Amino acid sequence: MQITQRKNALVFGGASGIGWATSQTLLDQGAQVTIADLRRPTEPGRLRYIACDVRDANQVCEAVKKAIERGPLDWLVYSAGIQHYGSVVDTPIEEYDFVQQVNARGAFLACRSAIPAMTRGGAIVLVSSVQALACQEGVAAYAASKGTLEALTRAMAVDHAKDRIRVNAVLPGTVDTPMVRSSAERFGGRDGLEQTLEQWGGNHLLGRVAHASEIARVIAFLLSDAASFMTGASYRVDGGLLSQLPVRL
Ligand code: BMA
Repeated sequence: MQITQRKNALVFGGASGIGWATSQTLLDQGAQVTIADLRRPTEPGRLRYIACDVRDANQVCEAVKKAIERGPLDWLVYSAGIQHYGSVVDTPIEEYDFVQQVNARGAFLACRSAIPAMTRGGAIVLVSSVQALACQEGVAAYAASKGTLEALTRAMAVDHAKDRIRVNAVLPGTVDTPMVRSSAERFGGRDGLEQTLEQWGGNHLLGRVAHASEIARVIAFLLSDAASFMTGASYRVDGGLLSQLPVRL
């Protein structure tokens, strides 16, 4: 009988949204999961949690150390992300730096600490966005940070295939997460939040926003051995959002 090793996973930004849903999916599949996040999850349950500001290289390193207390790391997910609005001209420099630090530089730090800990090989998934490929107005900093994740995914896949580490990215469309809800509140007001989400959902071919678990399942697949020939690529999980040209006959 073949004994399969219990997978050891670390999820940055795992306390809410796509990161939380991914942590739950991985737990359900029998993995050991550590989450690193600024905030403690509301129901930590079976998870191991470490407080971590992804802007701080030492804290990121400590998170990896915590995850490998019981053995090498197999799976890394980077799902920490924030969205600020503005064009290049009206984005304050500090805000641009902040978004880059959380969304992109944090991924670099996480992978930098985690890859040497993946001593039996492994898989990494970075949570990017469709906005890395096509974007709406006023998301200059966010779109740039997500584009960075795309390039980082390829660079790491190239460098670490020899270490038996696969690296992929997912590009979600609009997902029902605290981040997107706070955007919807900003544009639709507290009372119009649900209506705004519904309207944004209508932009997708499937006519709705995604549930975080729908992204999590794809991330779990990309991490798993079922995806053993997949590396260096990005996968849209966007309900068809980018498939449609805004051209009417
Ligand atoms: C996500 C976020 C959402 C947006 C979606 C689709 O990454 O930017 O606010 O609705 O992309 O553009």
